[in-house]
Amino acid sequence: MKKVKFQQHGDLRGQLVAIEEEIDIPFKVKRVYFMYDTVSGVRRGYHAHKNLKQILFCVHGSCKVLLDDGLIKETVLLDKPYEGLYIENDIWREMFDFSEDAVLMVLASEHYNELDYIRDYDEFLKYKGL
Ligand code: T46
Repeated sequence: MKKVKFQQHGDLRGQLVAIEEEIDIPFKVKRVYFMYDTVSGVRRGYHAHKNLKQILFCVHGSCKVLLDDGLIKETVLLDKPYEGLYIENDIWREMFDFSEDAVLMVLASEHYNELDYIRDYDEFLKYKGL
């Protein structure tokens, strides 16, 4: 996991951030999805991915992401539209503390595939050999 700061192209009109696949991010983007109108107090995620790599951006508002590799847990705050959180495969994630106005946008390396999800924590630890 790493937080990546993207360049802001600001001028008197405001800000613009550009993201180019295989240049700014280390994979081809096969899918984009975003979540909004997240209900207060809700926690999402609770899974890991076998192959999928993603970059998460809170393009509006804020939220927190818990990342867990099976040994170390880390919580990251996303509250800047120009900061992305790169999450490799094999990492358990939970998203929480969404602000009312939060828009969480995700760039993903693969098409949607339910078979890529590990949704049970014990199964995740087993998959990691822990
Ligand atoms: C992840 C975190 C950050 C689709 O039909 N296509 C899609 O591309 C996605 C992502 C979801 N869906 C459907 C499947 C479910 O019926 O949308 C519904 C909600 O998905 P899910 O419960 O998996 O959402 P989250 O917020 O728990 O997790 C999502 C991504 O699924 C996951 O890959 O890493 O955001």
